[in-house]
Amino acid sequence: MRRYVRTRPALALTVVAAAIALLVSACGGGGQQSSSTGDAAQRVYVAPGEYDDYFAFLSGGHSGQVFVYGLPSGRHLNTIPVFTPESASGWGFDEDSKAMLGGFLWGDAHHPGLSETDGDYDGRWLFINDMANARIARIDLDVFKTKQIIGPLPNVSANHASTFVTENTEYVFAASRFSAPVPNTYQSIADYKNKFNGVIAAVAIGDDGTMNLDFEVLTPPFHWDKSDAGKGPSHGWVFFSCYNSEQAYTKLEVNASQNERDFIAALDWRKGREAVAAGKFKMVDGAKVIDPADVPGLMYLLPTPKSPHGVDIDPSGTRIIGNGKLAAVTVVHSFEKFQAAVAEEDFIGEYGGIPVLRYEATRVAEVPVGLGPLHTQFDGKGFAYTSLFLDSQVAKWSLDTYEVIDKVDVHYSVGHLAASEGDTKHPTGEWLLSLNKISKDRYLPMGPTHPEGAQLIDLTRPTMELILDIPTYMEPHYGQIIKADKVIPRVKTIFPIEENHHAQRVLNESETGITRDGKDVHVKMVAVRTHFYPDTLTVDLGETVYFHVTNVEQDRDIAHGFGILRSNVDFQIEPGETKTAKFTPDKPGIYPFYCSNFCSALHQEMQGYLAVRPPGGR
Ligand code: K7E
Ligand code: CUA
Repeated sequence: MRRYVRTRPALALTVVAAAIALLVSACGGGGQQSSSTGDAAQRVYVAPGEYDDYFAFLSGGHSGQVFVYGLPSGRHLNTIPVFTPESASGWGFDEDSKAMLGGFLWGDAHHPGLSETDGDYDGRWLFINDMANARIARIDLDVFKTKQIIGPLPNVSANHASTFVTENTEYVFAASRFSAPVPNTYQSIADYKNKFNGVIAAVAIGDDGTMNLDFEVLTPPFHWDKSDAGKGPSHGWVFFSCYNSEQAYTKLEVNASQNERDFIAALDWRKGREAVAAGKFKMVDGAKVIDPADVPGLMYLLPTPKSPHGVDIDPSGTRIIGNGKLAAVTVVHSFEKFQAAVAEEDFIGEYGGIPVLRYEATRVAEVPVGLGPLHTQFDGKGFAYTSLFLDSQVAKWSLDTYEVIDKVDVHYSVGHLAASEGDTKHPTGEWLLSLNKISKDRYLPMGPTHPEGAQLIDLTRPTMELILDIPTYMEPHYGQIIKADKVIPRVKTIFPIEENHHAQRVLNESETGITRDGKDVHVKMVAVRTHFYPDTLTVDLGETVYFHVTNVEQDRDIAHGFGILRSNVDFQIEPGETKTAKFTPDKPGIYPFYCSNFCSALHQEMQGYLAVRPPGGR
């Protein structure tokens, strides 16, 4: 049965109308709707004790976290703290994770990017950007923990167009969303056009996942928005969408919406690497910055209507798809035609030494998807799916005929879509998550703010079927969905204690002890069901205590906690881990500490006392 597909009269979108519509976000009206057929529950049902087929990693937006869901059940499995302290796991509470956070208490996590081998997810790492502070984090999927945070990257002024991993995980990129002077010093804002610049940063990824800033590229002061890495024939290139090619600096909703076309930039990162090797860069704030005017062939601009948001490379790597949020069409550029136009120097101008190609020379189709196209995903069967923010719909269209063949209503105001293995060379074509910005009436009312609404769409039927609502915390912008069996074989069930190289590790009670170094007191402590050892100690006011706590358990899921009363010390220590708490009491007295993570029948007894002596010892 084919559902009713909502149609709208073709609107001549004026800039102002579009901007207002975006601001008020046209949601699909009130009233609850359900569009699923009878066996929907069975398709998402995962019996107790059974595993889901997929992991979905959803960004946590300004919560600074990553949410892990199982699909198709939609069960929330875990939250991985990344850019924001979190007390249950103790992220940002022990000395190592505190150091990784670098003093920041928040991040704005937008785009999770799974590591790839030959263009397919390989289950090793998940990268995620912090837009606000221009950072990128790596989560290791053997332990589902944040293991590295790089940044704030010098010269990059907010990092939105990130992380979209290259075909063999050579690079992740960062790009300025809010251009600023490079280096960032005082300039009059009125000198925006001449004194401000964007920067694209190439962060190289080593064999062990370690990220290092390789080089940066200076750009005009556009607002870099989204990116995607080439694959197959377009491997070696990375594509960035931008708005504000007008180079405005105030009232952007009007002033940055003037041009009929902005750009998708294509950057040849191998050429960037060669330029650096040839010494064609300047050091700016510790980064090797390339001026594209000095390196012909490094970068090109493909005109794309209108304030494009998402740029997405199709699974074959032959098409570059731009989603102009103020256009009613999604534009398809051909990579081959782009290369031909470059060879023929079919240019219509340049910005800062970056040639602008002729729109008609690279474009192969304008697909009339509907209003407010933002992002496109793929099913590996020749179809693309574009989110329509203003229409609150998903449009399915053919990569062969460029015809729209199906639409489904979502609730409401969809941002990103995430398809199962959707950013790879081989999407599985089973599931599509619609990551909606507004849920309004979909859940039990809980005050003015509602959960974010993810909705699961079954792609295996002739028409799209929306079959499950999945509420989430704030606020998934994007997600990637990987087959669980790519991850499961890598997952550690414990931290093997023999691989624990923490300098203060202990294996048993006999290795524990208390040592003093000036005003510092180092306590090597063991945590094991069901006690800490040592569990009583006395220090003098003015001393700083470092508790180095090793959980010597080698049993799956037996974690202990370590929390000190009247302090900001609390963390979880997983089997085989050592973590360090730093505590400087500011008053004499008794400070009980305890295991804050339920671990056994005698969990309640797992505690100890720190006595802090006043000056004079009484
Ligand atoms: Cu919200 Cu990719 Cu940051 Cu689009 S982004 S919606
Ligand atoms: Cu150890 Cu609770």
